Amino acid sequence: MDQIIIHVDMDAFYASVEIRDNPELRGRPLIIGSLPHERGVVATASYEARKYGVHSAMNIKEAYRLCPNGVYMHPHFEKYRAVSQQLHAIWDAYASASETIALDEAYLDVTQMAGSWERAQVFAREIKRRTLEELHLTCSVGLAYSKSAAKTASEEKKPDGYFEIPTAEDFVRLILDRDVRVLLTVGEKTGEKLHRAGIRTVRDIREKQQEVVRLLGKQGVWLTRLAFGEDHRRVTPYNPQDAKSIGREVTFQEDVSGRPFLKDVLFLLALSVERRAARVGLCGEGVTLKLTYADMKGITRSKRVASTRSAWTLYREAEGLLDRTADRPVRLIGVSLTHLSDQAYRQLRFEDILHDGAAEEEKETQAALLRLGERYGLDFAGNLDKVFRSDTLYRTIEYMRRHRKG
Ligand code: DCP
Ligand code: MG
Repeated sequence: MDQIIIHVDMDAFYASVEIRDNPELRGRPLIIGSLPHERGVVATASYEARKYGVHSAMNIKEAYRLCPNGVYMHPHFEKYRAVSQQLHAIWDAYASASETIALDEAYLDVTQMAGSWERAQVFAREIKRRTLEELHLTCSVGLAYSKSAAKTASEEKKPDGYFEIPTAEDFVRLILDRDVRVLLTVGEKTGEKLHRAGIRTVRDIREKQQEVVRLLGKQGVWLTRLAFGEDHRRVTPYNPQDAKSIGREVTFQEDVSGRPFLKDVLFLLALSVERRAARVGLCGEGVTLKLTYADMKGITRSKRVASTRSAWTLYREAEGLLDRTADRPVRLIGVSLTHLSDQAYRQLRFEDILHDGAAEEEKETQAALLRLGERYGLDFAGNLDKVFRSDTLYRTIEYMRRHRKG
C-alpha cells in the first residue's frame, strides 16, 4: 500500500469545548458566534442545534428564527487555540508527518509508523480514545489510502465517527452517485457550474470528462482524476506557526528608477524562488511583491494564483503587481511564493494531460533567461548554481545595475 492516511476532525469543536467546560450546557442547542441581537454569523452549532437547521456561516438572525430556545454564546478563541495545541500533540505522536488544516483538523501520514493497515486501525482507535480520555472531547476519524478519501471517511459517521476507505475502488463505490460537491475543492460556485452543465454526480464527471475539463480547466482535470479515486498528494508537514512563504529580496546599493531593470531583477528573484521551492517540493497559491521606496516607505502587493512554482509564472504575476504601483525610485524589491502546499506532483500530472502548462512555462523561463543574459553580457544559464548563492546574487544584481542599458 502506497500511503495510509488518517484524517481527524473534532465534532462541533467550539461548542464541544464550551459544553465540556460548562456541563449545564449539555443536551441543549448551543450556538457559538454572534448573539441574536448583534450583526454576524454562526461559527458553529452543537449537534442539538443542528437539528433545527442551524449551521456554520449562517446569519445569526436566521439561526435565532430557527432556534429561539438555543443558548447563544461568543467564541473564546484563546481557549480553542490552547485546546488545539493539546489535540495536535496527541495526534502527532502517531504520524511521521502531520498537516494541520484547522484548529480542530489534521491529516496524519501513518504509513511508516503503522507499517500495516491493521496497525493503522489500532492507531485510529487510539487517537479517538486518547482524545476522549485526555481532553474529554469527541472527534471523527477517517482511515484511508489517500487524503481525499480520509477526509470523506472522517465525515462519513460524524459525530464521534470512525470509517475506513482502504482502496480507490472502495472510495469510488462510496461516492459514485453522490453530488459532485463530495469531491474535495468543489465549493458552491464550482458545484453550480457543473450542475448547470447537467453534471450532478461523481458518475457524471466520469462520463463527461472532456466537458468537465473544458468547463473548469486544471481543476477539471483534478476532479476527473479524483472521480476515479486517484489522489497521490502527500501529507505535507505543516503547522500554521511555521513559515508560510518562500521569498527572495534584494536591497540595491543605489536606488533604482525605471521599470525595465526592476523587472529583470524580479525575474532573477523569481528564478531563485522557484529553485528553493523545488528543493523542498512545494508549490504556492499566492504571489507577493514587496517594494521599499527610496524614502523608506514600504508596500506589499499580493495575488492568489493557481498552484505553481514556475519562475515564469511568478515573474509574470509579480510584474503585473509591479505595473500597478507608483513608478518611484526603489531601494528594495522582493518576491515570494505564499500559501504553500505540496501539489507539485498533482500539478505536473495535470500539465502532462493538458499538453501545456509546466513544459510551456519551463520553455518561457529558459527563453527569458537567455534574453536576460544577452542584455547584460552574462551567461546565466551556465552559471545559475553560482548566481543563486546569496552573496553572488547580490553582486550579480549590482553588476547588472551598473551595466544596464536604459
Ligand atoms: N468555524 C467558523 N466558521 C465557519 C466554520 C467553522 O468559525 N464557517 C469554526 C467553528 C468550528 C471550527 O471552526 O467549531 C471547526 O470547523 P468545522 O468545520 O470542523 O466544524 P465543527 O468542528 O464545529 O463541526 P463538525 O462536527 O461538523 O466538524
Ligand atoms: Mg470539526
